[in-house]
Amino acid sequence: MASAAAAGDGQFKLSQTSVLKINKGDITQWFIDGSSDAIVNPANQRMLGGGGADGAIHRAAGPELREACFKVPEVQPGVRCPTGEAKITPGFKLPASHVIHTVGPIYDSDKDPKGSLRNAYKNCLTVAKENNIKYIAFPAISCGVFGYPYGEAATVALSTIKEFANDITEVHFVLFSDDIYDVWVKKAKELLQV
Ligand code: AR6
Repeated sequence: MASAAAAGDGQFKLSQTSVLKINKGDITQWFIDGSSDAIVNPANQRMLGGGGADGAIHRAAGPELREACFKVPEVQPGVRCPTGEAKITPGFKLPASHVIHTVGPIYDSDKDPKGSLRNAYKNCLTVAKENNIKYIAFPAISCGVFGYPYGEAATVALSTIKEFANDITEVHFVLFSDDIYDVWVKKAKELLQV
């Protein structure tokens, strides 16, 4: 019998054609079909790897990912992906077929962290649609090294995805920590339909 409880704590409706699933886990392991799926990498502007999820994604994808990132043209010295923008590469050794690299705001130094975080989610979804991605998995962009408060980040993330997910069949969050997972589910219950 279908019910909100049977659907699980972390499943929400975004539109008639699109669902949101919130899960705990390691985003490097995530995939749906290995052909129209993408994980989002919370990268930095250089796009050549780093710590946190970015480091884990590069390790799991293998050195070809760094080579593909290196080929993304610089728009300024040292900047391949400005804050709030998104660039796509193959996933190489990852189970997911694609990686969408985005750069979230550094909470304490960005002039408009909310606008920049919104742009990051929005542009990931735009790039996904342009590349016929049907399944996409996000981490909690900017909620690690970049210091964004979880509750505020969840509001921006979920409201932006609700607004722009239309042609994506499934949007997933794959969250590393219990506390971020709990904040995301609580906020989704406030903002989205179960
Ligand atoms: N799967 C899912 N989530 C993860 C994983 C994983 N394997 N590993 C970490 N997280 P962060 P940011 C969570 O720091 O704040 C890098 O150095 C983590 O617990 O990865 O956007 C980049 O190169 C946190 O909740 O990204 C940039 O310089 C969330 O992912 C900078 O960090 C995001 O944390 C980007 O900082």
